[in-house]
Amino acid sequence: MFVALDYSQHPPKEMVRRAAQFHDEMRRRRSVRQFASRPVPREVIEHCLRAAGTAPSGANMQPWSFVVVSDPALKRRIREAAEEQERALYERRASQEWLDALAPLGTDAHKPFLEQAPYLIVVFAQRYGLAPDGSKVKHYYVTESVGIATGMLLTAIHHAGLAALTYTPSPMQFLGEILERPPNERPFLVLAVGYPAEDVRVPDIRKKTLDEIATFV
Ligand code: IYR
Repeated sequence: MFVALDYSQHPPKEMVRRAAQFHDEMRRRRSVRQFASRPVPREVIEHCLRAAGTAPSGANMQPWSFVVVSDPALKRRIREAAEEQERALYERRASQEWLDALAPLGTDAHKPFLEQAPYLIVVFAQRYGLAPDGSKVKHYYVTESVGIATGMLLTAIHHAGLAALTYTPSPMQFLGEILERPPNERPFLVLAVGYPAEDVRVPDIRKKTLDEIATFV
């Protein structure tokens, strides 16, 4: 079945203004690693998740699950498991090249934000779906789909006025275990979400320019 597209067109000048204004909003988004403990209304997170859920996906299978963790005991378990992996990474597994690449970010194996942030949104990718009768449903372009939805979630969180960190411990199967996820789901990424800690400082890093990232042919 097809329905009419719900579409609003803007005159070219207005489009340019809107696009520029959106860029101006997006360029203020920064990864934040220290959060205030101040609570965040759950309704904001719910709207952001609904926005993420509008993402396009392969054959519209919507192969994502978002687990919103606010329970302090669960956050602590996630932090403990993550820090164990991070210690192995920083002390043994990471190459010197990787450690050098991370140096400007000032990261180390300590992940207090996993307890400080009022919400951890753990994004899971469904490698396949499960029909009500338990049979497997094929999912398509899962990584691309979940990546797009996660980008939209991050954008929605920023637009709402909250800060976030995209966090990918490696390996991260402990997330599925702690959160008791079904076998068709693999952890994709963690978003720590909240208000930034007061007077938080962020690394002085630059984004590539348009000329560096885009070619018009
Ligand atoms: N997961 C580690 C290391 C790390 C890796 C990348 I790639 C980053 O952009 C940042 C950190 C950590 O969170 O410290």
